[in-house]
Amino acid sequence: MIRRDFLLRSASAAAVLPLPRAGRALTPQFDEFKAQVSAVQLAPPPYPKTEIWGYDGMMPGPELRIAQGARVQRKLLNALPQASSVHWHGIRIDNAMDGVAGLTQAAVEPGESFDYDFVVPDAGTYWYHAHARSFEQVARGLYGALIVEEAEAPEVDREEVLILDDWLLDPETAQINPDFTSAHSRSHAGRMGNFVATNGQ
Ligand SMILES: [Cu+2]
Repeated sequence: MIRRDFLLRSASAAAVLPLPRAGRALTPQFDEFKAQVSAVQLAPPPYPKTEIWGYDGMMPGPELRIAQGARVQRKLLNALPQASSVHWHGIRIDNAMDGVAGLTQAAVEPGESFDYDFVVPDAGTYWYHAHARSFEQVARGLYGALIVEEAEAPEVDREEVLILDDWLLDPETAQINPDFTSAHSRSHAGRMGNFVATNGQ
């Protein structure tokens, strides 16, 4: 049994048997991810790589694909220079797992971890993102797609997950503008960028 077969069967056989999807394996139920500083080729060459903050060093973070009604257990390891937390945007969830630092949980300090554990009751397209200093941490790349699959998938020819983001980059160095002090940007959990990327490209 190859690993992907095992994951599909253990996560929810009922969710994937009716309509196999090309290469769309469900996410393991138990896993961990690390929020960390990384570098990605955001602006095209010859621009250098851009330093970002990402889950598992990726931007966007790993795409999570969960069967409706399944339980998600995911440990956040914080390797960032700031305290952080993960908010599961739009998921009907216990407050204790909602990941809003300072409101539903204490922010996870650098070097510490937090175990998220919840069930996803509704099918749909969601996202997860940092929810501590969101105006900075989301703008640095801490987010990813969260797809909750219904048992009977609609018949489609093709499925693509696209995440759009606008980045405020230094036009000379392609590095993220580090000034996050604007009150307008803070109150809107972000700022207008000068470089638009789809799935980090
Ligand atoms: Cu949100």
